[in-house]
Amino acid sequence: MRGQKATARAHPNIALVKYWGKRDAALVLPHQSSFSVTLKPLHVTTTVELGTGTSQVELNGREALGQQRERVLALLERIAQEAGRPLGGAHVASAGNFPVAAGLASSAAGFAALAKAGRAAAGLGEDVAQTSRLARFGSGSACRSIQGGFCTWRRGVRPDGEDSFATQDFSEAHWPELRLLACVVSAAEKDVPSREGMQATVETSPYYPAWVEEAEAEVPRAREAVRRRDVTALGMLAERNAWRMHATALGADPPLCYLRPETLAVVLALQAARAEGCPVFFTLDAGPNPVLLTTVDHVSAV
Ligand code: 2P0
Repeated sequence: MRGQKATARAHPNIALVKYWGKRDAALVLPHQSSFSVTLKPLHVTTTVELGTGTSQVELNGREALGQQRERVLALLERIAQEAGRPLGGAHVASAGNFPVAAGLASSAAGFAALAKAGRAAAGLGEDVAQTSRLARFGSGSACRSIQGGFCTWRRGVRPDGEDSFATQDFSEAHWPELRLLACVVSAAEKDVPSREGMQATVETSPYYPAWVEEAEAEVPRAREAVRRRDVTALGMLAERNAWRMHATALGADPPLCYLRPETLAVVLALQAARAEGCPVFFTLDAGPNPVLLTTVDHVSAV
């Protein structure tokens, strides 16, 4: 059989308009669209071999067990179905060039690389939309890591999710001066994983409908700021969106607080730097570690 083994690479992405909450948990369909930038220097490389009889999943040199292993094999099962063949066991080996605990969306890069390598190993042709849809099943944010540059994940409206996938708006060549800096204030594993946190927010936060409406409206504005290469417009928008995501999570019952004192210390330091004319902004995922946005000229000052 053709293409039993393949290797692929994908990069993590950081959402500037966040995805927070599913309208369909089984199909991983979001309530709102999101917009992200891909972090090119960081990558995950994954090799998939199909038809191996028994299955083995190795992530960063360690055997994955439990839910992690199940999510990987479930994705490969979908690929096998699409290819019209039995899975027949799979060997997966995946490794990244950055620390998993840095809060840099390693699952997005991991499932994106898995979807690419799995499809190639199954002999399926290149199809970025279909690969994005597939990666979405592994982790929603992974659908934004199939292509580089700046991508929009449109929420879609169809119950079967066929119109819910990400496409590239601009390649990285559009804005070579933009820089993102990971600011690690804590490498500890978070208490409430994103998947559970967003579900609890959907179910219990009274602010959730306002979040959905606002985030959806911010996506075209974010694209426009990138089109103009306007770091201040994009940075202010990213901060506003991150605060609103955290505000809706804080409104959950029980409240979800992903921030730490050090997170706020960084935020205040950025405000002080801005007051002195340095264009630096932050975004914040479901964790305490800000990711800073600036341009190449200001990296050393930041
Ligand atoms: C994002 N996050 O847009 C948002 C911002 C975290 C905060 O996507 O349940 O691991 O696997 O679809 O993709 C993290 O959630 O969640 C995430 P699942 P995922 O990047």
